[in-house]
This record gives sequence, C-alpha cells and structure tokens, in this order.
Amino acid sequence: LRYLTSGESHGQSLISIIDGLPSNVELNFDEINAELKKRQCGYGRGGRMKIESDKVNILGGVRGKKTLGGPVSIEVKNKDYQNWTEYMAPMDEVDFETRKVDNVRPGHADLVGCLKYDFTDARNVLERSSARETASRVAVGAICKQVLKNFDIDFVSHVIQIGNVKDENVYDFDYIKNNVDKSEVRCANKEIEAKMIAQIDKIKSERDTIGGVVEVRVKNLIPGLGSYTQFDRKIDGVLAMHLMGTQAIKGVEFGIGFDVARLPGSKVMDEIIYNEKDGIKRATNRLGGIEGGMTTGDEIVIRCAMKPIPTLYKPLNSININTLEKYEATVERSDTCAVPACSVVCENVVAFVICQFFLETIGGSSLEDVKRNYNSYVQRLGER
Ligand code: EPS
Repeated sequence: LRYLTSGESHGQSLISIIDGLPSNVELNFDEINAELKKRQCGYGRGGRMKIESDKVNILGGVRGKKTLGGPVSIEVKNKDYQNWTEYMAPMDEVDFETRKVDNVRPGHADLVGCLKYDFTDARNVLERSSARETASRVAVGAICKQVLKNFDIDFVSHVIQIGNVKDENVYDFDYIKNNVDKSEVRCANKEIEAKMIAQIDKIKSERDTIGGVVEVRVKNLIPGLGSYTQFDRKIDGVLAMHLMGTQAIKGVEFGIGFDVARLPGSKVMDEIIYNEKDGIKRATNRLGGIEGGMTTGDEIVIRCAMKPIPTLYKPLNSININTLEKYEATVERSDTCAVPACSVVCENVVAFVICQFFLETIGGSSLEDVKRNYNSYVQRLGER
C-alpha cells in the first residue's frame, strides 16, 4: 500500500492517489467527510477554516461506492482558490508580484526551500510546505480506517498537552472516544480543557503561537504486524517516519517513551502471562504495543510533539531573501494553535501505516480474500 499527494494550499485542489487497496471495500463517504471536518475544527485556528468545508470527491478507483482494487484518486477542493486564481493558476499567466513572499519566516521551509529550488519568491515553497496538505493525508487515512473497520481495528486520538498545560490522567480507549470529539481542544478532561483554552487565548493576545503533544491509540490489533527481520520493516520505525513527515512534528514516542532511558529494565518490560480464557497477554503495556518492531496485539500508544506554528503575528527577525537586508518576517494569515487538528492528522497518518502492514501481513486482493486469510492467521495464533 502506498500513496502520494499533490496540490498547493491555495491551488485548485488537493489530490491524493492511494494504491494497493483490496477490491470490494464499501466506502462510507459521510464518515470520510466527518474525519475531514474534525481536522478543520479546534480552538485556536485562524480565518482560513471559515472559508473551507473539506469534502472528498473520488475521481477513480471506486465504482458504486466499492473499491475496484486499483489506485483510488481523491480530490479535496480548495474553496479559497477563487480568491487566488490570478496568483496561482497553473495554466494561465499569473501575477507573481502581489503575493510575493521574500521576507522568509524563521522555522518555515521558506529560506532553505528558496535556496534549494532556486526561487526568489518563498510563495513557491510555502504553498506546498503548508499544513493544508494534511487534508489529503486525513482523506487517505480515513479510507484506510474503513478497510480496517472490517477487522474491528479502531483508532482514537487526543490532545495531552498545549504549551505547559498537561493532561496526565490515564484514560481507557473508549472514554477518550466518547469524550474527545465534544472538546474544542480534543482534551478528555473538562478542567484541563479550560486551562488549555485559556493558554491559547493568552498566547493569541501576545500575538505568538503554541505547540503541544497529541496521543494516538489503536486497538484490536493482531500480533505480528511489522518485523524484527530488517530495519525498514519495523512498524515503529515506519510509524515514526510517517509521523515525523507530518508538518510541525518534532518528536515521536511509543508507550512510556523516553522514560525507558531513566527506568530500570524491571519497570520497562511488560511481563508475559497466560490464562485459558484470554490466552497470552502482557500484564502492562509500557512499550506501547510494539516489541521487536512488531505489534504485540495490545493497544498501540504513540505520542507526537508538535512545534508552534512558525508564522507569528509578532514577526521574528529575518532577512529579505533577494536583497539580504534585515527585515521582519512576512506575516501570512495563520493559526495560534493547530494541536487539536494535528491530533486528527496523526490519527489518520497512523491508520495508513497500520493498514499498509496489515495488508502486507495478511495479504489478499479482494476484501473477501483478506478476511479468509485473516481468519486463518487468527485461528493459527489461537492454537497456541
Ligand atoms: C498554513 C496557513 C494557514 C492555515 C493552513 C496552514 O492557511 P492560509 O495561509 O490560507 O491562511 O489555515 O491550514 C490549512 C489551510 C488547513 O486546511 O489546515 C500554513 O502555513 O501551513
């Protein structure tokens, strides 16, 4: 399973192509659109989200709502394009001057992007480096979730930190699932939610931006997705690569994460137990559902650190890329905090990787074949 995305933040559309899905998977477009909508919500976002109302338009690979087994192409239109046509049109002359960005923004791709691709206008960089692209990644992940739903594999995400406001409570999966969508910051605890909102308001009044930490959990997995046999087949390695490839993510940890460096082995490993009713189990899940680069069958627990958005209304010092004179960085319309949106993005990025490893491990060209192979794998595991 693989995918590519294409499209600029203020271009006509975002396009993604996902290749390698089994045939005969019935897609529920309302659910995919609901996922896109969730990504657009969240306290702390700027003016752009009032313009967009993201929805998928499937261009190929699906017939009568069922996958055909070929590449599926997905379009998410940018409504804002109507305000940008004269600057962004791909097949007409455009106005290159009015929306030119040459006071490059620290922390963005602007400066290195201009140097690498030989541009005098960072607009050419920021249009693609923009987190608008994450709408495509959510559309792809939402389709993957629908494949995995056939096997009861379920996903949830929540925000556990904004700035220095932390939610250190331990929740079970269903509690998060039942509460997080009601929260404007995707926090499962009402008191902490209020503190997170106050934090965002304070930062906004200071014309600054703020990041945070999101947690993604996956449940009802089978053991054995991924492999210890080669470095690039380890599922934690691939998950980290996809998550670190998500805009603004600066760190990824599994289970107790960096605490593994601090604690003795007896407090890090999960002891193995057996009883006839539940079979082979672990007494704890400190390693976050992954051992030796393979899923254990326990919940996967991943946390991602998102850096603050680099476009500040109180601009940082920078230079003009063309004159090299000292300037304040260009102020583009921006968000104060996009951590709640980021939690939805990370959840769907994880869904793609889980689906990729699931299909590789189980195999099959049609959903029926995958189900047959799945049942025989589960039956063999049950014979232990
Ligand atoms: C973004 C800047 C803002 C955000 C955008 C990401 O867009 P604009 O420049 O149009 O105001 O709204 O996020 C989205 C459009 C989105 O869909 O999430 C950036 O520079 O990364």
